[in-house]
Amino acid sequence: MRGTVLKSTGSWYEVLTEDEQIIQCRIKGKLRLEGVRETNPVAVGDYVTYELEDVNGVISEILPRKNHLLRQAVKKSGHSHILAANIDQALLIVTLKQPRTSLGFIDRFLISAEAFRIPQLIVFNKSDLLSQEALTEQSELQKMYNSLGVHSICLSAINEEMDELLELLENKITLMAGHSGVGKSTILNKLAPEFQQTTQEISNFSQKGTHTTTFAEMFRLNKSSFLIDTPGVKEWGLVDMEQQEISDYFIEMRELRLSCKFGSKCLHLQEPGCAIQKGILEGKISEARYHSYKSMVLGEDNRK
Ligand SMILES: Nc1nc2c(ncn2[C@@H]2O[C@H](COP(=O)(O)OP(=O)(O)O)[C@@H](O)[C@H]2O)c(=O)[nH]1
Ligand SMILES: [Mg+2]
Ligand SMILES: [Zn+2]
Repeated sequence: MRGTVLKSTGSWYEVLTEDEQIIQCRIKGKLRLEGVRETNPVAVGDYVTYELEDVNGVISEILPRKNHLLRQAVKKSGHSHILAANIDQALLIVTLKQPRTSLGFIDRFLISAEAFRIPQLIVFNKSDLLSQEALTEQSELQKMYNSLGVHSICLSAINEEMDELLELLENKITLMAGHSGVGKSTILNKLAPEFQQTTQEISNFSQKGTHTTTFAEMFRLNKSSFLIDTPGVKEWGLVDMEQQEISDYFIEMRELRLSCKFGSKCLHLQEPGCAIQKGILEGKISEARYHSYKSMVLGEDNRK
C-alpha cells in the first residue's frame, strides 16, 4: 500500500494513505542503513509503500523522489538533514519588521531552492506594521524579486483574507519557511483553521523569536493542496555547493557569467574581465544581490 509522509518525529511517521486515512508508521530496520548521509532516511513529503501491522504501519520502501531540500544537520556533523521531499514550490515568509528578515537570508533561501530546482515564492507579511518609508522599501524589493521571476505578494495575515495566497498554493505541495515569528503558524491557521497551530504570543516575542515548531509537518489545505511548515531555518545551509556553482543559481548572473574572461573559474570577486562586475556597473545586477552573492562565496554567516 502507498501513502504520503505528513510528519516525522524521528522514530514515528504519520502517513496519509490512499484512502485518506492517517496512520502511524515506523520504518523497517533495513531502510535506516540506506540513508547513510542523511540523518533522516524518510522525509516529510515522501511517497512510501507500507505494510499494515494491526492499526499501525511499517514503511518498507521510499518511492523515487522528484526532489528534496536539505539543510545542514545541527552541529555540522557532515551529515545533512532532509527538510522535505517532492516539493512543487518553496514559499519564504519575510517580514521587514518584528523580526527583520535580512536580504542575505532571503537570497540564501532562494539560491538554495534554486539549486534543487524548486520554484520560489515570497510573501511579505506584517505589512500593517510598516511605515510609509518601509512600505516603499517593501514594494521596491517586490519589484526586484518579480523582475528575477520570483513572484511575491504582500500580506497582513492577522487582518486580511488568504484568497490570493491560497490560489498560489492550489494543487501544489508548498514548503513554507521563514524566521521564527514571521507568521507562518498564523498563516497556516487562517488557511486551514482545523489544524490550530500554536502561535507565539506578542508578549514573549523577542526579535529573534523562539521555536514553537520542532519538526517539519505537512498540512492538507484541501484535496490537492499541501503546505509544509518547517521549524526555524537558522541552520539553512548551502549544502554541497561549490564556490563556482553559486552564481549559476543567481538567475540574473546565470547567462552573464558565461562571458567572464576566466569562464567558469571566475568567482566574480576581483578577476579581470569579469562580466558580473561589468553587469553591476551597468545596473543589470543589483548591489544588494551581489552583496548576498559575495557573502555566500566567502562563506560568511548570512543566516540572520
Ligand atoms: N502585526 C502583525 N502581527 C502578525 C501578523 N502575522 C502574524 N503576526 C503575529 O506575529 C507573532 C508570531 O506569529 P507566528 O505565526 O507564531 O510565527 P511563526 O513563528 O512564523 O509561526 C504572533 O504574535 C502573530 O499574531 C501580521 O500580519 N501582522
Ligand atoms: Mg510557528
Ligand atoms: Zn566573473
